[in-house]
Amino acid sequence: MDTTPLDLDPYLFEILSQANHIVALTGAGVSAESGIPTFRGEEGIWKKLKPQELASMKGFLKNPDRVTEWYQHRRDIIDKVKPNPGHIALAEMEKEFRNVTVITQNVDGLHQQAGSSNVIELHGNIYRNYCIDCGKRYDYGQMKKSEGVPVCDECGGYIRPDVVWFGESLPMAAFNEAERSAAAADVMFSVGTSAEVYPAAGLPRTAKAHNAYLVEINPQHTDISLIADDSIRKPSGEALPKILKQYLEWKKTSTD
Ligand code: BV8
Repeated sequence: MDTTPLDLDPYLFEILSQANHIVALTGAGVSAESGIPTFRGEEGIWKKLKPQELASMKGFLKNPDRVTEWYQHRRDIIDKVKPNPGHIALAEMEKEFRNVTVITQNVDGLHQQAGSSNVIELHGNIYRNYCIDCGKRYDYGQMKKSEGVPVCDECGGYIRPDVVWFGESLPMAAFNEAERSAAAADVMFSVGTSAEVYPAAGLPRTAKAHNAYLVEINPQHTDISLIADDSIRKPSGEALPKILKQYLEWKKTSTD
């Protein structure tokens, strides 16, 4: 791992030391170094496949086998990976700061696996499922490993992943909590998101509108780069551990 310190504005450390609420908004990029492909990067999923066909109710009803297979394929990838140093650093921040909230667009559960205790899943979770007819819920382990589309043992309806597809509303409670957290944030890290998918992509603006210090961690420029106070053009698996390490070093020297 490259040990070169990040060139960080010490003002960030000042803000962090006085912060009551730190929020991280994460997207697929935070899981990229765990080996999970992103959606819109060079190797992105949407480069090869059409989101409307695979991540929409219309696409599911049109070709339930294909969508079921695609989500099973993604579970097979996620089953084999683990949290990376970026996920772990966010979990570690809970030991150092009063109140840390992770708002994630990801459905892979890696933040929880890394130890983050306050995770808001805006787009659901790929291991939760439910029947599209009667709504009965199924954890992944409860689903019979049947060929083709799993069907509900109550009513025979198709079982789908409990993720938010395009054109579907986000879980109200989760999004309301995310909005409240963004509005209360003293610092928001926007980590590994292209900030293209709404309403999640509006949360950095909500944070800024309430005077948060906005730090973007993304090797690429995004729409929110324009409003970010700091943009760290590094992979999050490198940047997040370094931010925490350099903060702790700053804190030590500034209290000695
Ligand atoms: C809704 C399913 C309304 C789960 C997903 C026109 C304009 C604006 C909005 C719209 C519009 N037309 C339609 C809309 C609404 C639409 C939308 O925003 N579309 C966009 C694409 C234009 N939104 C919706 O449909 C939402 N619902 O609006 O409902 C409504 C209201 C009332 C009543 C009924 C309906 C639902 C959105 C959720 C869609 N579901 N996925 C799944 O299968 O995973 S979206 C999909 O994109 C994922 O969930 C993902 O989380 C999300 C966002 O993508 P990112 O996470 O940002 O990933 P991406 O690949 O894009 O970027 C990765 C970034 O990481 C890159 O910038 C890269 O540089 C960086 N990176 C790479 N490696 C690293 C890294 N960063 C750091 N470290 C690294 N190592």
